[in-house]
Amino acid sequence: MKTKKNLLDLYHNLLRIRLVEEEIAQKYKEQEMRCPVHLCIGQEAIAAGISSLLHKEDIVFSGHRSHGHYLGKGGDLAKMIAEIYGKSTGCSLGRGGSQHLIDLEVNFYGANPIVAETIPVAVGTGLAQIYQKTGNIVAVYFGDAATEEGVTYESLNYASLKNLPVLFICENNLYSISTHIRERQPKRNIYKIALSSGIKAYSGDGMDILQVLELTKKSLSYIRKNKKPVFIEFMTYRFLEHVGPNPDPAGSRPDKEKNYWRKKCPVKQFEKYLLGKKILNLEIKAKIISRIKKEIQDAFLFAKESPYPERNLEERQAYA
Ligand SMILES: Cc1ncc(C[n+]2csc(CCOP(=O)(O)OP(=O)(O)O)c2C)c(N)n1
Ligand SMILES: [Mg+2]
Repeated sequence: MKTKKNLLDLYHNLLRIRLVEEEIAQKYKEQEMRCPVHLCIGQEAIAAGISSLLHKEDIVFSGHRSHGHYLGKGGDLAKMIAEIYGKSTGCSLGRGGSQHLIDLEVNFYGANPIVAETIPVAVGTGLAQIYQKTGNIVAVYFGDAATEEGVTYESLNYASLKNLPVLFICENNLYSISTHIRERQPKRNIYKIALSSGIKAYSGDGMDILQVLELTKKSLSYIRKNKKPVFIEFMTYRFLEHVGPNPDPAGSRPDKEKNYWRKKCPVKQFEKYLLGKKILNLEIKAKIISRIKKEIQDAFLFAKESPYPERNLEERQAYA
């Protein structure tokens, strides 16, 4: 499974998410993207790793920090950038923006910024897979703060009770906006919440893509074989502010903590691994970067040149 080609594809997909996010951050200052953006720089290994093991038919849901999840699932980069620019060629026809990506062509059933909102929808979609006998898995990504919402507990309970094929993925980056988890929850591991609902659950290092692969592989085969849900908590960290293209406002998170996590950068870690195994070298790296940069350039051009959506009559009346 871990062939040289697979590993290089994985590196490409991981780096692609990073470079796309960096370009969004760079261009955001031009003020042509008018919706808020929650960038996932630092957290990319989870999206890249999990996506590489999901089948095309499997279904994904996400929340407000969804660019990596969308791209990982095979979402079209140009359509995503156009969506963030509010253009009619966007994956949500320019009416959703960064936090409402949806693309049925790749079974990305949707991202929504209401914390925990897509969790029960994913569970319902899991139930539909049973009724329709599709054999597909539904994967839902959410942050640590989603485990402070009542509906998450109801959803875990129901998924467990009905043996639904759902992969719950908690990206625990320690923060809900600027509040650390120790000020919001009792001292415990989040994955244990799922255990208490009778759901198989793991916790792992979300900065290490190899660990993401290992836990995901185990979880997906468990779901497919046993027809039961699995919950994975991945420890991770975002490198920029909660929302927007900048580093954190001074003092909002401790420097010591930020430096600790920066050293665990998932891109650098995986690069080091591949270089050490002589799977990657500087020449291949340069080629991958230039291929991604060309794709990004084309996507931004496409977005900028695309038209805004038309306002139809009903909309005009609503605005009147
Ligand atoms: C129900 C609800 N309450 C509050 C908010 C405001 N809000 C937006 S993002 C966010 C923090 C989410 O933290 P987490 O789920 O851990 O994801 P992260 O931003 O860390 O990736 C909050 C409280 C919201 N969108 N929805
Ligand atoms: Mg969080």
